[in-house]
Amino acid sequence: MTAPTQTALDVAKVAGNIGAEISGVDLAADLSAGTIAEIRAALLEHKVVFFRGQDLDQAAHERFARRFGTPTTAHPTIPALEGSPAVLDLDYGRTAGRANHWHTDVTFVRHPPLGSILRAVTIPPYGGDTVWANTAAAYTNLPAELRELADRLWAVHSNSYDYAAYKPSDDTDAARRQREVFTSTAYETEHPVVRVHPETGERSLVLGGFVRRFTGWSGDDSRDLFRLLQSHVTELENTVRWRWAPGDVAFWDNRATQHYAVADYGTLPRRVQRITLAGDAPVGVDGSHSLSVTGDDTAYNTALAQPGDGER
Ligand SMILES: O=C(O)CCC(=O)C(=O)O
Ligand SMILES: [Fe+2]
Repeated sequence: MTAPTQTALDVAKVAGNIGAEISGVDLAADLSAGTIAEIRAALLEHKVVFFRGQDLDQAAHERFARRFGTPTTAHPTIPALEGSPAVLDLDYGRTAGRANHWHTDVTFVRHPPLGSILRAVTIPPYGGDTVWANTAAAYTNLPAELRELADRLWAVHSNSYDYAAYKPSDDTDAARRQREVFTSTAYETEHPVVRVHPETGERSLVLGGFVRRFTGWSGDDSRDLFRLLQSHVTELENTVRWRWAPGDVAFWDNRATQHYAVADYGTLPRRVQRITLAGDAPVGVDGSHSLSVTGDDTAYNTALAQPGDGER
């Protein structure tokens, strides 16, 4: 056996408050435990890390992902790429709806992902950037009184169609078909609006596009407060925007970010593939855990588990 590759990582911030590019590492190589630990530390600090010019196929993508944890199945309701049960194939306009809304991935289940590793396959000549926002900084920067309110608040998250977020493009046949698949199993979960990160101890806001209302609040009041809190997440100073090239890889901490895929490339082809890592149930500031209302996420989180996941 050849010795694992030892690399000196170069980590350079891309924006002031979130995001760093890591260079000097080949993600397809047999990376040392030390290199994996450095990447994990950079992920926790910067919330999303980017790697340019990688040459991953689906198998190498999955091998890299398993160094950090257990891949979920592709999605709780969307089928996987054929032959790759961990891969969510986001081939926009063909197999996937556009993700041009702010969200944290899969918050409608009780154990939302730890993170996701997204690989650029086909990128349009212009447009199609992805933007990430730092939900820990958003919490820290709230006025103290709002932070105290958020600390005690819970929200209901669901994968049901959100009529309040309606866009005219939702009316196409393709969008309707994708929605049918997306909502084929109903999930509803109550999460604390502020979670304590299991690795860093940082507090962050758990909001995004799957929130339907705050527990015990009316729809109108929920909408107003949601807009106020969410506007702090998406402040431009709190974001990083990535201009993709084919071969790029983005790895985000789904416990401390939201993201938005900018849909400004018309009908040009754009294809990215995601492998997602299973996460914990969020824990609020008082120590209580998220509660499932509808839908069981056990198979989503454990069906692809293998001995040694996250230990190498
Ligand atoms: O297409 C993208 O850039 C991101 C899509 C998305 O929301 C995701 O991969 O979770
Ligand atoms: Fe997403």
